Amino acid sequence: MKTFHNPDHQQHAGRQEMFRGRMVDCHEVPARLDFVMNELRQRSLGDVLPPAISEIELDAALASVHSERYLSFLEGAWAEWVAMDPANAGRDALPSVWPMPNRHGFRTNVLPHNFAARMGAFAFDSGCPLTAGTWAAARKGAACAMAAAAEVASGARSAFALTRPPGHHAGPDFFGGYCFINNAAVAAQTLRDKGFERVAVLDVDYHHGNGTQTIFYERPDVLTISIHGDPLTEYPFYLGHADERGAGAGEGYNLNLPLARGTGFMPWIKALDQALDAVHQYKASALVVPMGLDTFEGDPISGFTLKSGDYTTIGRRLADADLPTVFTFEGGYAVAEVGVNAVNLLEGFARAA
Ligand code: Q9C
Ligand code: ZN
Repeated sequence: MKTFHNPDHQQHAGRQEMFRGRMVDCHEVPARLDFVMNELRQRSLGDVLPPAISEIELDAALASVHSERYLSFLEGAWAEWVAMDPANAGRDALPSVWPMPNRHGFRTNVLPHNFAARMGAFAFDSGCPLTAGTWAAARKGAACAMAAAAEVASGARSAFALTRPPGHHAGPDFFGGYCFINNAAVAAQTLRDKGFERVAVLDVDYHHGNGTQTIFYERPDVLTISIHGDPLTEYPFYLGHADERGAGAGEGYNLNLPLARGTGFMPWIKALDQALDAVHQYKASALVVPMGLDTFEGDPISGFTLKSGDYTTIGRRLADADLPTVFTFEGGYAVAEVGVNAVNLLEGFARAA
């Protein structure tokens, strides 16, 4: 299996995130990717390459999953942050005010000039700092997702987009949950554009893939499935319930499988089998797996209890779907173990007959 890695990922390195009234060190750190890279190389899973995607192709793909208004906001965000106050150059950007959509009186058609306030129109949490290199890193990450999809479209059984920041919480016009550009959505859309008629996205990150769900919610050509901590108690809280089934032409093409905090491997793998049944019934022609490793028992911010060896089983089970598959790297914050867990899953997949 080829891996497309993001050579610019370390340009995105947030310092601190807001948590329960104070600032705490960011969980989503550059070392996460380095651990995966080292493990891939040690276990020689396949070539590890930078993506070769033109800026024009990349812009077109970004525009197919995110709004123009959001992309131009992201592109200019750092410069605007620093323009507010030169001292901001030494601080990460966080929003200060959020509109409350659905509440009569809050408008987002006219945006405020104050940048920190405007940021709130595109963000859904206070834990996702935007830094000087966020746009460059996130853009190159989307190129990794495109390269992995192109690899699969040209006949490979699978490919891995090894990038950060992660992507599955980023929606058509919002960021949050450490995510800015939705890499899995970019991969799914690229597969669609390259002729795969029905693409399934099976999100195995601990957190609900709210961004991906929102992007494809009204579309029947991309089935979105997520297995995650129940939003009644787990982030992102405001989306991810079982009764969200899609809307309009997309009705019936979203499946959420929320599980209680504390869930172990046996009930988790039962949910995976249910997800794979749905992929099969849908007659998907390709699969995208947003691969979060934060279901691990040692994860500092999550609540499932999977063990390192379980990821090998998950990889094998995903291989049973017998579909061209793109993996994107999402969460997983037990930094020292994230490489082993990620490569266990990929190797389980790659070595399955
Ligand atoms: N201080 C992904 O796994 N909030 N995002 C956690 C802990 C955000 C996770 C609060 C969790 C986001 C890609
Ligand atoms: Zn997660």
